[in-house]
Amino acid sequence: TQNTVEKTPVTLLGLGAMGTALARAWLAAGHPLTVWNRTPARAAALATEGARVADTPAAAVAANGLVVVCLLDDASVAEVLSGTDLADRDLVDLTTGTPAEARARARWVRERGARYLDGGIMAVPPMIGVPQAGGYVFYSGSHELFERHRETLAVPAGTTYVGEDAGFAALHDVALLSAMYGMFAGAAHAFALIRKEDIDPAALAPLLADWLVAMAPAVHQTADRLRSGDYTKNVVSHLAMQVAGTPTFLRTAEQQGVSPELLSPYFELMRRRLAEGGGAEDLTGVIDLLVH
Ligand code: FVH
Repeated sequence: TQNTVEKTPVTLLGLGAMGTALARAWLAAGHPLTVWNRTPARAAALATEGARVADTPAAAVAANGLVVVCLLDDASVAEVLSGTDLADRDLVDLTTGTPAEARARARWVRERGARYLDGGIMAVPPMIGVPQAGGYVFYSGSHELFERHRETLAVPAGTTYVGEDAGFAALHDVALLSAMYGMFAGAAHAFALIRKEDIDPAALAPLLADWLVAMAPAVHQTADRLRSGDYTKNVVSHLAMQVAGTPTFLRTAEQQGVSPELLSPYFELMRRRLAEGGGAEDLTGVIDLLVH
């Protein structure tokens, strides 16, 4: 039966909000779990739920072949792992960092005789261990390691492997989160426009959400254009027309007493692309202006 199947033992370093959620998911699925946290009090509740608490990172790493780290940043990972013996360990780093940090950490870990997989978590703690919440983790680095631990890694959240380059998980993570911040910025401007009017923000919210969902598939067209290099084929809303419309947005902001500082940088890029002759394109050409 399910209960008699041996589950891979896991060591987890870091019991912040995310680490604690990961720990609970593995415990609930029956994985033997050894944990360590700088502030020991954070491990107390998990101990009563079945986790073994190690006194030091070195003891935690020595306990199991699969070692997962989920700490604040790459500097804390370096600090915590520095006194441990990583020889022959499978290290999975779920700490958020840059692609360059992940690549450097992969080299650092391999030099110490361990295998490395980097992870970028696309979820918040309440989504962990809740498959229907849709959270998942990007993984990159050793594919062999990913395959070996695929089942265990899939316990807290879905898994999406994005390549042998250890930096790719972080890159995908930051790319998606950057798009999210762009969306939040647009929504913030929209709410600011109605802030002083007799319009209920709760009435605007569903309109905003539906509009953003309706516009989101445009990213597929952008990808097609980037692949083909043709930014003008079947364009519905030309850049020239869109740039001509930007003063309306800026005047509306001014009339509503709203700063244009979130919109202006994007409009400026649109104007530059138009000036360079991109009037018949859609907005794809703006991407090329961003890349140095
Ligand atoms: N929470 C979230 O919404 C996001 C969702 C997406 C992924 N992120 C990333 O996950 C990493 C961990 O985040 P977290 O939510 O667990 O963060 P905290 O609750 O702040 O816990 C931080 C843990 O790191 C330990 N720590 C910090 N500095 C050190 C250090 N120098 N040496 C040893 N440990 C350190 C801290 O220990 P303590 O304060 O309890 O002693 C916590 O265990 C992170 O990369 C997010 O970007 C989360």
